[in-house]
Amino acid sequence: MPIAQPAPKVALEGIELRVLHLPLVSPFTTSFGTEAVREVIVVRALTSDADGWGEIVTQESPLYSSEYTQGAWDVALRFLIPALLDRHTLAPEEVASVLEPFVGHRMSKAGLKLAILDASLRSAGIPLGAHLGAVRDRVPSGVSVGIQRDPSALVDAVRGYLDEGYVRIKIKIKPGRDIADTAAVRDAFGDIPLQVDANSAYTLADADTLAELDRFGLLLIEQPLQEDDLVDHASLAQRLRTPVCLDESIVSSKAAADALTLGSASVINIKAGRVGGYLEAVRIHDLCRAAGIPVWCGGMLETGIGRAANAALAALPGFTLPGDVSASSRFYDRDIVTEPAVLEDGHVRVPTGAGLGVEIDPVALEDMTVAREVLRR
Ligand code: OSB
Ligand code: MG
Repeated sequence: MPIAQPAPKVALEGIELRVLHLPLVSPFTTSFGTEAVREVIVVRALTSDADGWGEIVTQESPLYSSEYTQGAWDVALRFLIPALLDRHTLAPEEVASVLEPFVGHRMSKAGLKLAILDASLRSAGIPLGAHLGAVRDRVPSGVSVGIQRDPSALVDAVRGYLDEGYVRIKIKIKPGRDIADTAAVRDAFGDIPLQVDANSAYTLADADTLAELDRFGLLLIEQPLQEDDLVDHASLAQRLRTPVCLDESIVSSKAAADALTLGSASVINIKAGRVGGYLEAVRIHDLCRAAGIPVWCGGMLETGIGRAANAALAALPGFTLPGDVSASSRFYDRDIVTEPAVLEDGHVRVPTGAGLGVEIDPVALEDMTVAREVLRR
């Protein structure tokens, strides 16, 4: 699908980066670790017209992917931002080619791209959703539930989210915390829309265990094997009735095309950070839609900035499964935007204002900032 409403050029005067620490309402545990505070980088693009905001979704440690906060901070300040400031005047769709010579670092690039795109769209009065091709004004909201102390604590946590109205539950699993946890949720809540996420914790040698999940009628199993295991995921998919969905492995539209060719996945989780930006995310959406492969919008515990952008992305027509686009309150008591995303009848609204359609709360931003740097041309 072509970009619906083109974003004009901006004159980039500078870029500000901040490391923020946002306390989580409760610790979040996955197969790769536990976090109690979300460390994230917020980007502000200073242009001759509007300021634009973006978010670099790296975590403190390289456990989900090879990227991590200090690495993203360094590559952005040392290489990416200077290359952008050198160009000065550029259209949002040209940012990718300026950053292209630098290998990898997709989350860092995605955050910078979003800030420039937001500045451009705000100056032109175009909402991000309209720019990307959104066809809905709200999106169904799923929730990602971390590993709890034991299966009964998991049931309690899931009950709370169902009571709030979340329309789909995803539980995190790891070896030893898979079958019993899933069984406990199925036993307690019956036929709810349920899926599991392994965050790469298994190998093909675990195929028999993973096949036991087939009896639970899950929507999908997300990323059971390693990021670079496209062939093993294809073998596993042959042995499971549960649809295999890829997250970590899908680092670009090329990786998505390869995964579909190999039969590594029948569903794809799209995260703009992981794939290097919202425009690349739309490309993956387009190719999956053409191939009849359902996609859904993943999350990285975004602040109100990334959360607004994810709602816009998830409103594209190929996003036919509920995403991890939950209310801000799922993770935070206090967000950095003035109107954090809320759950209404199991849905999150797509902002309608220009750009991201959310405003930054300067006091909250300042309170949570632990490091700040500005580069100007
Ligand atoms: O694998 O989807 C994941 C959070 C951090 C890193 C990886 C993942 C997650 C989540 C949370 O599952 C998704 C969310 O932001 O709600
Ligand atoms: Mg995942």
